[in-house]
Amino acid sequence: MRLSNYFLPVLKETPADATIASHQFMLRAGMVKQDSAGIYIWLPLGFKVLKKIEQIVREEQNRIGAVEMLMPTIQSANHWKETGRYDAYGPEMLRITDRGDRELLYGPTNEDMITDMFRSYVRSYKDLPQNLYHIQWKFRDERRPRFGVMRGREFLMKDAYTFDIDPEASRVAYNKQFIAYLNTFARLGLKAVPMRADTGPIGGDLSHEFLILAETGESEVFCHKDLVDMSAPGVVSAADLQDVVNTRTSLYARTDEMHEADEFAKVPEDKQLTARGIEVGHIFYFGDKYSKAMNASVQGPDGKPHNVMMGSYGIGVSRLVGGIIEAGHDENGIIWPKSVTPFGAGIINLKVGDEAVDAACEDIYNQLSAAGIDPLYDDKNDRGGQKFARMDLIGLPYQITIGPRGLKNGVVDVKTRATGEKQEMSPQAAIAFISEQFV
Ligand code: 5CA
Repeated sequence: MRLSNYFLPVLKETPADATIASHQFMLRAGMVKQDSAGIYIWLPLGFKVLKKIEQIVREEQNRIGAVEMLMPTIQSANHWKETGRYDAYGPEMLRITDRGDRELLYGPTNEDMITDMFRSYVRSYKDLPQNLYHIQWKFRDERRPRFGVMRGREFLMKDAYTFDIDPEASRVAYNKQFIAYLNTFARLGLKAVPMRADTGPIGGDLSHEFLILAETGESEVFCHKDLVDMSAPGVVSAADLQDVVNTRTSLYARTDEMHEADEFAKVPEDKQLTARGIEVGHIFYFGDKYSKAMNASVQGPDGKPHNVMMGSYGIGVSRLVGGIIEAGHDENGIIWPKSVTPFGAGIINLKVGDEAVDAACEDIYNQLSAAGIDPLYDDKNDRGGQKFARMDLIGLPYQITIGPRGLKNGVVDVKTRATGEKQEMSPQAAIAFISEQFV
């Protein structure tokens, strides 16, 4: 992408209402624009990151056999009346009336709708298990939308739903999602810690939240230090599933809502970690809470009807954009992990209009594009200082700077954003160096 052909409205000043780094940088880097409280326009740069995160979430869901679908944002109130949640959800739910006075709502989640969908097709245990997900916008009329996309009113969620014949099978489904979450967050460059959680308005008796540790997190967390540094499990066989989950769930990890000081005190003192965290995912096992209310049963091997056992599994896809920035930035701007960076590398032309510099930049741009790096070429006629500041702000992992002086000696500058390290090398070596980083 050529910057002259892109839409990147960067801001010099930090907007006064943005108090945390991710919110400030997302506004300044031209990733989002607030349209009204908690509702954002995703500008091209932000949209690109959002889509990359979405794709990693999708791949890890597919890997555990979850099947993608798409449910609408607007739901009929009828499903919610059947489960009793129409009243229970309260003022967080955005209620809508259509021209025929029918009650609709903008979905804050989809348990009720998918249980209705499920019962109209599935009749036998032979058609189980089922594990379905979608990635769709939600609306929750939060009392205090804040921190930009971290606590929005409209936000993008991956929500999966599992259907099984009995609690044991449902536990397997829960464990698979648990593993998928660890792998997903690791690919996003995050250390997410699973913590025992309260189930809130979703209901049920088994639940884990996944939190990334950050000073600006909304939750206070208490956990065993070893959990933070455990590496992602990767592919886990059916035989090892429960063990791998157990290693993570046997160590103490709770948010303030579930915290028990005397239990935490049993953790060796040098392993006790008290910190703040951002909830990026939440999984629930709630058995027959919805299937019973909606009479969603299948015929079991015994010939009798059984209410299906269910779980639901959410990831805050749009919140993750902010969460990843909280975990990776410095005073100059964002530092993207390679897996979700909007562009692989930036190319800075220090003298637009100089024939030799223009030609070298074009050549590097074409070669990096052909190598699949998806570079952003700053071909605008701005001052060098402005170009460097803008490139640091938007946080691409690598920058190549090409100027007339270096070029005379046959070299360009390559900067690694995360470390600030700069190296001079030939244009060809620069292309090879950057390409190697993405294999
Ligand atoms: N139905 C269940 C699981 S599918 C559910 O709705 N769970 S949830 O309420 O915990 O939401 C799932 C995830 O969405 C959260 O972990 C969080 O990362 C994200 N999320 C929730 N509320 C917001 C919000 N207001 N803004 C941004 N992300 C949010």
